[in-house]
Amino acid sequence: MLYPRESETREVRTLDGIWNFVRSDETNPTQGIRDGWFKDDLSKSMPTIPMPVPASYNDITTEQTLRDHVGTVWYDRKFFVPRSWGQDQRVWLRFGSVHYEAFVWINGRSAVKHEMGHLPFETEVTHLLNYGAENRITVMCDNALIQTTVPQGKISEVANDDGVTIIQSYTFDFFNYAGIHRSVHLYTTPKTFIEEVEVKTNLSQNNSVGTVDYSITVNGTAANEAENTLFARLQIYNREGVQVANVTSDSKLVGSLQVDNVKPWWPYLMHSDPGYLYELEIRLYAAKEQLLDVYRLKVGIRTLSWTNTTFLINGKPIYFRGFGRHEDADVRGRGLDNALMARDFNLLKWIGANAYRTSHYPYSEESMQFADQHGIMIIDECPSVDTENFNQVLLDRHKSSLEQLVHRDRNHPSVVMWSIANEPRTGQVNADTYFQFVANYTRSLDSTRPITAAIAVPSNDDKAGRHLDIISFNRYNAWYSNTGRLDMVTQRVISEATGWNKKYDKPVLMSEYGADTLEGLHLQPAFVWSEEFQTEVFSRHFKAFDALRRQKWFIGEFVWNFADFKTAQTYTRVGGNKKGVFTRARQPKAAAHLLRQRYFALGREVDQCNVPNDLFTYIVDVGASNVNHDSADL
Ligand code: GCB
Repeated sequence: MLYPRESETREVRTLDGIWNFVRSDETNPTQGIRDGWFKDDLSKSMPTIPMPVPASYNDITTEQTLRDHVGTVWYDRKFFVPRSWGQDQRVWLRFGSVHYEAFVWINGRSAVKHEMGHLPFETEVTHLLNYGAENRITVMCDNALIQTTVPQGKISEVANDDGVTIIQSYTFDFFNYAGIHRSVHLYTTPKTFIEEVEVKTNLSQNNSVGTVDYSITVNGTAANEAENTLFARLQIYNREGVQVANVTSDSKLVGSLQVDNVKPWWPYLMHSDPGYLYELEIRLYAAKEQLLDVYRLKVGIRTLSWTNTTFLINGKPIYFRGFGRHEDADVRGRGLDNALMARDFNLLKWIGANAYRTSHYPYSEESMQFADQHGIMIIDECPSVDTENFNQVLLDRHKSSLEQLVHRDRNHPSVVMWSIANEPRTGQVNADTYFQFVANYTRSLDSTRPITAAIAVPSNDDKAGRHLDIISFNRYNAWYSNTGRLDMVTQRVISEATGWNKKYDKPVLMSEYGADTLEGLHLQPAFVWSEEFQTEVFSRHFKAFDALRRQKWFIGEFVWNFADFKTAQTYTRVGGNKKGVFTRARQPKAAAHLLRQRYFALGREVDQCNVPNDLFTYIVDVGASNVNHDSADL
């Protein structure tokens, strides 16, 4: 599914802003459907409150009932469609994501339904709109998670002081934020238009020539009626706007472009000019050079390859220095926020990270574009967390989440790996065939990227790793196991990583480690929850990673987590999960400075990058002293 972009043949407008909002009665979630709330303004059926889009609705008001609401909520708003849109073109409605299930009406008529948060969906609304007039869009959103949703949850009825109440429970460790989380777009296309573009890139042996293989899918009557007369002209422009390649396709709309003296896409700190993007311009023509549609796509030219010991980009081994993250912030929850996104990328670059995992669901398309531009590598994770009770319905939905994810993200150079699950219960017998299906299905969608999953069961019990290309493991030494024991980290990390490698003979990375840390809590000697403890836990892991790095198969370290984030209420969480290296307000904790020194030191050692001038704070000019001190002087 292509991201909506303006061009000489397309217009885009957003429906972001303040919508009207109604929370349904939890005990009567289908009332709005039965009473036809979508047939007229919501305010005619129920009192509404203003609700920002995009945003999670949970933390916008001061009401506990809305924060913890289970079931359906309703949104609506009015908008105008210009008269000009009614002529000779088509109009599409596109949601960046609605969590978890969405039902959409335009002017009271059903437009689209979609299940699965964090993934875009769209539908044609040409026939549903009033042109040169006002229109109404109504959305019903349901956040209920059950055993066959991705991710899974449980709904139960529990007695409370007023009778019974509905409880949503889930085992995953992040708040089940809900609502219209990303932008809503209306956009036009010509009657026959470019519907899908897939690009695959490659580099010659010495990285001097790049190839861009493309395949275009067209939608529209011209495509059906006069199939053989359609063709495309494709041009590639460099950053300066100079054309560096062009080709004219035949009617199959599949082919290849060659870029000489190519500038490959490199990750941040692996090259002095990371994140180099070309622009691919696609012009679709009908017979007699009639221009039908124009779409432009950013393309990074790079190649990935992997063996049982290494993972290479453009022929160079990768050592990942990264994070697990969340799309999470106060007030807006998981809602797209450009200011926050830009801040996060500035922090990633400040700290010298070259990668992150989109734990535990697909992140916004806008953030994927940012990652392309900044050269941040992404392990792209589908929304399957703590997967258990494997069954066919779940398998189908799990596969669907990957199908939607791969279609959305396959053209991003930043995406270097697919993660098919986080902490699935892979000790269960059924996990073997279940993950065989999921992994093989993902491979059938994209064979150019390796597949991983973040696993937490001990390697001896695991039944999924043999279906993966790269093993990722999560472990909390000195936190969940042997709490407080800093002397029980290093050797355990080394032996666990080694165990995984021995069992599967594949590259291994540590996808999660860390310690909850209350900002401003200082305790010396280090004690759990203090800034000193987080710093020490990191340092003990660094020692293990350095020992492991000597084994070529250990390919990366990912701290849990980039920033503090909200979770469900439990007695193990003080205002949420505090394992962030940054606070929820995106300010560094003490460990951030240590991590920065490590990530840049690794960058210098592994990728010969330059380090920033302020990496080490000035302490003393040792060379200026001609007195030799030893420890006895202290
Ligand atoms: C994990 C999970 C992550 C949690 C983390 C923790 O293993 O993958 O979602 O937030 O542990 O802090 O408990």
